[in-house]
Amino acid sequence: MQSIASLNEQYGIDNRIRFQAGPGQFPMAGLANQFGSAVVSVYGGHVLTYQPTDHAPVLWVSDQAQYEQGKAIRGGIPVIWPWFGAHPTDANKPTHGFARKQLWEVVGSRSDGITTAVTLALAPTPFSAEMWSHPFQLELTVTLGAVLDVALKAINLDDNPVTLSAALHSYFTVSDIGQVLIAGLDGARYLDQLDGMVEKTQDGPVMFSAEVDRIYLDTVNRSAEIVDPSLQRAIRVSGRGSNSTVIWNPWTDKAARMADFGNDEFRQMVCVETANADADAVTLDPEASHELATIIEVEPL
Ligand code: TA6
Repeated sequence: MQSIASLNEQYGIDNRIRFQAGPGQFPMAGLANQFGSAVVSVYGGHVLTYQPTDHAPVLWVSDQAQYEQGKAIRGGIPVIWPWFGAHPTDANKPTHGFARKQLWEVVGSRSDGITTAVTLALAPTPFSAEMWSHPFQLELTVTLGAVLDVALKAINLDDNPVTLSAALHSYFTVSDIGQVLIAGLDGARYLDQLDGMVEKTQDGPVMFSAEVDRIYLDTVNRSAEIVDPSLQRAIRVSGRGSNSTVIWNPWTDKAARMADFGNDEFRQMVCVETANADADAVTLDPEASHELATIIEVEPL
């Protein structure tokens, strides 16, 4: 693992990027500029916080979150790769792939008068090789500007094509899940993960009075907007290289079943994920690359 001293020497930028020990003693990069601040953990290549200037924190992290090797951090923006949900053929492999349970390496940083960015990379490890035999390179670039832009670039280093699904599984802070709605998906087809993956059509905004777990398909030209009157803001989530949008709130029963999720915390969060899931999985030819990004923008109401 890269030391804090070496990270600051090689990638620190005065008043813009500084590394320190974060939760679990994993190094984390603190980004700050005139637009706000963000924190990225080396563990999982995981964006933990984002706070635009003059706004409340945007990303949600559970008070019960665990920061331990081999476990996923509950909140922020988990990197879901190279499969979304259950492994396509092997139920013994972890849900949502392995990238979020690995130590990444900082490989770049930059700051100009407009944006500040840090790049982390993940290459195959003995842990990943047990689950995924294909050589790959992953790069995550987090760019702080007027919006937060998080881009995951996957390169297929195998001699054969590979098919993969992925998500930037963002957890957002809301005033109360019963008081918010998600606009922008009206008329979109979705797979209902709570009803046998039956395909349905969204009618109006998404509202919450029970668990919601949906994969919206063909959303490449849509953005989803979390409208939160109590916080007097809307959070617009748009994507690049993303054909799916996943919306999830666990509600009471599923929240109670998760050890790293407080029983009542579901009221203060919602997941809006840019993804390529299920039928939107991506096939990469040898040496080909694909970028999946999420762009997060806060607008006052
Ligand atoms: O993205 C929604 C989802 O697939 C839900 O089904 C729920 O399982 C959530 O991801 C969290 O998954 P995790 O493996 O992080 O507990």
